[in-house]
Order: sequence, then structure tokens, then C-alpha cells
Amino acid sequence: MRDERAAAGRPDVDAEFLRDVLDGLDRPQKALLPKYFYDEEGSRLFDQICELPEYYVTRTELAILRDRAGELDGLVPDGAALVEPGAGSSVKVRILLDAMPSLSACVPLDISGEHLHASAARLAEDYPALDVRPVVGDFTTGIDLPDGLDETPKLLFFPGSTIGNFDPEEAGALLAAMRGVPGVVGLVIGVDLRKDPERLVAAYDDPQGVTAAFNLNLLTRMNRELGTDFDADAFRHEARWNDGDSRIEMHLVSTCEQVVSLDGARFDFAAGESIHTENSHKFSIESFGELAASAGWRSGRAWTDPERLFSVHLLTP
Ligand code: AVJ
Repeated sequence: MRDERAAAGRPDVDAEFLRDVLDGLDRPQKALLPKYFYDEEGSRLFDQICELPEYYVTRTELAILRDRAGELDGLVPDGAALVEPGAGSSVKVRILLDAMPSLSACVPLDISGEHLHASAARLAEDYPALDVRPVVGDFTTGIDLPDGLDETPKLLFFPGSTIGNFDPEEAGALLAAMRGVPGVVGLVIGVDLRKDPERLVAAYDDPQGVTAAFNLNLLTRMNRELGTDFDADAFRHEARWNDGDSRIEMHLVSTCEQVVSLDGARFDFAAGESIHTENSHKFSIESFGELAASAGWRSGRAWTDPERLFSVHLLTP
């Protein structure tokens, strides 16, 4: 067993991050967890991705929500709280807040603390009657809610197709954990749909290189926070469609043979060898419904856009 304090002299190193990276780089197919994209710079780049013409995801989901949020009114009891795991910039949640004026509280959860606090402050300013209770944390290891909300009915909001980041088993476990939140009355969840692979690859490999910068930022982050010596110029971004697993994969491909060291360990890269940094699973309405059912949710409405690019599902316990 490796000593978690082995990053000697760097007491500020995040032990979990270090352990995940050491584990991930030690595999035959090197891999890193996508949650580590979201440092300050990564969160900023992700917001930029959402504005890209090729990245239809955010824009399409926003249009569906704007069209349909009115149908949510009356669904939740008065005084309910809206809980958003992975809230990021908390843009979409405003559509729900506007459609459901009886909501009394909003709980954005995010792994990126500074980003979360800044957006929670803006939310509190714009919704003075709302109790905004941001929680910094990793929802993949448990959904922690602030004190005093145990008895409050809760509507969960999980937009953006973030569920697609997880393997089917992990996704099932996460949906089951959401189903188990005390007082939960529903889940509004955004789910990206299968479509022409060319369109998918373009959405994850834009000509402006924003997605490439987002992917490569992970190397810069590891260098800064863990003391790795990655040469970001010796890796290139790649987006691949994996049809069998119905997912877009992002990789960082080593452009040459090289060695990277971390905490006394050495990791060899062959030219062309990749680090698998993200999966983004794509569903059909039916395949997602089955996944949700396996986690104990009942499918309610499922809304899509006219091109059937994206879907928003309303699930009930
Ligand atoms: C935030 C996980 C939904 O998979 O589409 C965007 C992240 N990665 N471009 C996605 C992402 C590259 C995004 N999710």
C-alpha cells in the first residue's frame, strides 16, 4: 500500500486526487476521472464549451427547459427545495426557479468551490426570497445536504447529461443514491441522445480548440497540484465515438515516446498511447428509462427538441 502522505513536503496535496491519478496511470489503458477537469480554469473552459456552435447540448437543453418548465408547476409541494448536484454556473436552475415560485430553497452542489460560491452569490442576489445553500463537495461519493432540510421535500435537478459521464453501473448507483435522498419528490434529469457520430465527434472536438484546451488543462492541473512533469505540448486531444458502448470518449494522446514522473513513480508512454479522460454516454429515451427504472425511479414525461438531439426526463420515486 502506498502511503498517502508520500507526496512528501507537499502537505497541501489532495490525497484523493493523488491516489486516483496514481491508480489511473498504472492501468493498461491509462485513465483519469472527468471530475478532475473542473478546477477554476477547467470550469471556465467548460462554460466556454457550452457557448460553442458545435456543442448543441447546453443550448438544446435550455430550449427544452424554457418550453416545458411550466409543466412542472404544481408538481412539488409548497416550500420545497431544489437540489442541483454538479451545479456549475447555475444558469439552468433559474428556469426552474422562475417556473416554480413556491420553491423556498435552492441547494447547488459542486466540486469547484470558488466557482460555486460566486454563482450562488449571484443566485441569492437575483432571488432574494430564496434560501440559497451552496455545498462544496463531490456528489459521486455521496449527496450531502445542509442541516435543517431533512423534512423539506426536495426536487433534484441533474441537467447537462452529466449522468453520461458514468459507466452504466456507476450511473445506476448514482441514480439510486438520488432516489434515496430523504424527502425526494422527483428528479428532473437531462440526457443526451444517440445521433450521427459525425455530429457527436464535432461537439467534442471543436475547430476553435476549446474542448482540446479543456482536456489538456488536466495535465496542467496535475503538474501544478501534484507535481507531475507532463509536457502538455507532447499530448493532443482526441474525441472518439465508441458505438458498442454508445459513448463519446475523450483521450489525451501522447505524440511521442516519453516518461512522466509522479511522486517517485514513473509512467511510460509509447508514441500514440493515450490517457482516457472522459466518457460521455448517449442514450435513447427507452434505454435511459430502463436505467432509471433499475435504480427505482418511475418514468414520467420525457421531453425532446424537434431534432431529437437531447431529452429531459421527469422521474418520480
Ligand atoms: C458536463 C459531462 C455533460 O459530456 O458533454 C463537454 C462534459 N466534455 N465537452 C459532456 C464535456 C467535453 C459534458 N458533461
